[in-house]
Amino acid sequence: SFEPKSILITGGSGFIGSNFIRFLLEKTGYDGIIVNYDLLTYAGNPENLKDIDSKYGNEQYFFIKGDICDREKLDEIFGKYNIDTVIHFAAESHVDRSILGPEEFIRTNITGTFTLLNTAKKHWLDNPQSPITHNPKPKTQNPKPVHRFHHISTDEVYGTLGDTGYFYETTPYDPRSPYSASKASSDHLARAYYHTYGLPVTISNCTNNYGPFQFPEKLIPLMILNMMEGKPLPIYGNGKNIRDWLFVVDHCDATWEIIKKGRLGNTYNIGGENEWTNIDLVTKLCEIMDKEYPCKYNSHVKGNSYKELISFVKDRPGHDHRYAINCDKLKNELGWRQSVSFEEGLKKTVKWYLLNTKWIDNIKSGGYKKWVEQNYNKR
Ligand code: NAD
Ligand code: TDX
Repeated sequence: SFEPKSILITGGSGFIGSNFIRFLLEKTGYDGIIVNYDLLTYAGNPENLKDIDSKYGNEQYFFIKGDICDREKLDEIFGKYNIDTVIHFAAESHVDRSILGPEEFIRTNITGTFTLLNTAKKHWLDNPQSPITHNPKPKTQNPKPVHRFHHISTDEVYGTLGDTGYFYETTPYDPRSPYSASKASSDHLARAYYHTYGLPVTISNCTNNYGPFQFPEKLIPLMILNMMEGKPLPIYGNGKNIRDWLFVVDHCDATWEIIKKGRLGNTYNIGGENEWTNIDLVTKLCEIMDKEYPCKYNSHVKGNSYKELISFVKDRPGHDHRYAINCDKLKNELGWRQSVSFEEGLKKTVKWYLLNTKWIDNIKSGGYKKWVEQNYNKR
């Protein structure tokens, strides 16, 4: 299997990226280096990795603030750290924001991915000393790959499902929001770099993630925070839209399996096999909160159950009805299995937000942004 030694992780200060870095350093025995390259937009929060930075910083873990559209900076990093693996998480990731302002999604998700692919190609393939000789197209799989570009994507590129059926790796793309259209474009570019230039690319398309450190614009943390503050729980439309949910650490584990053992040029779907309508999910979250933090102890709440806060609001434009992934390829080929049940994962997540009020306060007050200005912008 492939053994990375010097990994560039883009978007490592966001939700999934920071969980992945923690997973890699603490759970896998990985002993190479990690360069976390992140622009620290509203979604990138250095506090997500404060403990990791103090434990591994400047030995195994290096943080660099920067934009994936900045080709000079990427060029310098590939050279300086002798990068052999890219794990590309950086993206604008929130559908509602993409509806209000698509431009940043086009820039980061499309131009940024292109810039990163091109930099990897320049360093790994265009260099005359490159060990890869099968440019432009590999005739056979490289028996011992020395580089890897893993692109992280989403099930939303496949479009929307009715009440039956699943997304397979072979399902034609049919994105419907500016976010999913920009992710679909980035997937196409990654695949094109494999077929055209022989760049050693793998791609994964995952369902909805949840867990600690998720920015409270996404459904689950938004609902937990609103319950803590006694605010209405806004359900879009009739609440019957369906999502498939996976605990973030299981996504990290699947990603690492694909990087080590996945076949070049292949796409792997990652799913939770765990479909919920939004209204059933929010009701379940209310029940967990009712146990973990009963309303009678929460001075912001008047009623007896958080369910009383549920409120139906105007639907999201172009709201995809259902996502559901078939992940048999990942299970059969690589032997991956998820390890955290939904019950357990939701409880862990609720408890994490209840305990980490300082993290929440810092997001709300913009406190971490000030910290970023003081600590990173001057570098
Ligand atoms: P996130 O919004 O929490 O984090 C994104 C990170 O990328 C942030 O740290 C941000 O600062 C950084 N970033 C944004 N623009 C950048 C730029 N131009 N240059 C460098 N860094 C930049 O997102 P997330 O939920 O952690 O998602 C990570 C990846 O996983 C994304 O590619 C997303 O499409 C994909 N994905 C997410 C989910 C999900 O449920 N959250 C599901 C499937 C796939
Ligand atoms: O307030 C809300 N009320 C509500 O009903 C919010 C924020 C969401 N919703 C609904 C919309 C969706 O049907 O809940 C569902 C989940 O919404 P989001 O958390 O915004 O996720 P989604 O749109 O499904 O996209 C997510 O999964 C795929 C991630 O944000 C993407 O980055 C990922 O690619």
